[in-house]
Amino acid sequence: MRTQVGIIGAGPAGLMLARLLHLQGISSIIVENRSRDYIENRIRAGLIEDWAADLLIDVGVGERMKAEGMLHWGINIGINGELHRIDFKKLVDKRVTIFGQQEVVKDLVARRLADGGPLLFEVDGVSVHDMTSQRPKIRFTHEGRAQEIDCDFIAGCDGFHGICRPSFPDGVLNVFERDYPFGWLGILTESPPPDHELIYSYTDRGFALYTMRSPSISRLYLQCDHDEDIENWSDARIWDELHKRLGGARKLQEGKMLQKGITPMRSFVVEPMQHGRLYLAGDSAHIVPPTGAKGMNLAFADVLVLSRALDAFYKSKRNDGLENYSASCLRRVWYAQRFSWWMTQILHRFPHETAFDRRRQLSDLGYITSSPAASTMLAEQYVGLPVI
Ligand code: RFL
Ligand code: PHB
Repeated sequence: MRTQVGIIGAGPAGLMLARLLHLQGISSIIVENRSRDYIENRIRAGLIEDWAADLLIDVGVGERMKAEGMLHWGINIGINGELHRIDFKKLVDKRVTIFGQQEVVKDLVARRLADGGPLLFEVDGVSVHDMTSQRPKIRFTHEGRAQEIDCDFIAGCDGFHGICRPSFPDGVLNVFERDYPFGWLGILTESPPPDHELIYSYTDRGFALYTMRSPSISRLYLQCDHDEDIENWSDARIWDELHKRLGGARKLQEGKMLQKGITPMRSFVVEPMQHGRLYLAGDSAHIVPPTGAKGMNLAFADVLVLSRALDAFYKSKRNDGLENYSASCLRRVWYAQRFSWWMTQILHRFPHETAFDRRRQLSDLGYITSSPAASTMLAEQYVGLPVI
């Protein structure tokens, strides 16, 4: 097989890149190791930044998001049961959209198939070769047959556990990382929202987040131990803890649990995000703790930068965008890293925290919920900095 851009991974990064390239008349082939059904039902992110919602609309996959997504012009911060609203409309005149990542993935997959572009599911044994040559290659097995794609460029959009980042030669990558001593236990439940906006709740029992997927489906998260076993959390125990951490502010209605799982919390960045003609985008290059809701949005930002660089290469024979890809992305990545780390460290309980640390968190929370300058700083980053 032959294509201009070989894309590994059909998550938000790979699928959006394929769509952007299609609009620019650049050919691509996507290879994905999971099934279509699996990627369309994997429950993950739910919050789309202001510019990213515009991007989905601009590239022609925003119809369902516009019809079914929920526009939020603010969030609530709960401080030991007392709610404080951060008013995005007033502070920065921007909104965020609540719409499940798997719904975005469904719409991008449908668009890709309608575009007629190759999207191969359930491939095995993917590997990348000759990345520093003019003709890098992707090898894999599909439906029992060994295949090779001859590419001009390869986009590594294969997430945190993919093969692209580990394919970089030794010594090229610098790794920056931080593990947090807790995780998030997340549930999806058939219960109506207790509030029309999100609640980030700081309590003495630990952090909790109330978010949603629709007017009848809630998504709730609880801070838990990093090595917690989900088997230790019966439905009754989860509800009890949620009532304690969120119920002071709003009455939670219990409902049928549709899904539950534990997510570890990690900050991770590799630099550079490129080597030869292999470019990493999205979670393959960086991970943020979900407290700032930045992961999927960063994935979109990376591929927007990459698509512009590839467009300049093919249309104007310019290399500068490609050469600067990593540096352009990393500026934004580090803003999002800092914001996600900061949100995480002011809202959670830490195992070895001191009374001083708790007072400092309360002071941070008091400041961002009372000073217009501080709440604008939060709002501006939460709704998403524009991609320049
Ligand atoms: P993905 O989505 O992991 O997609 C990578 C794809 O590559 C495939 N793959 C391979 N394909 C071929 N060969 C291989 N060897 C392969 N190895 C892997 C995988 O099957 C997959 O289909 O990465 P991408 O595209 O970079 O997208 C990143 C986002 O998925 C991620 O950042 C977000 O989900 C993070 N996140 C959130 N982001 C937000 O912007 N807003 C949020 O509100 C938000 N909330 C969250 C989150 C992530 C969470 N979890 C579960 C980690 C909440 C949670 C709980
Ligand atoms: C979600 O809706 O799943 C969500 C929203 C905001 C976050 C994290 C997750 O900070």
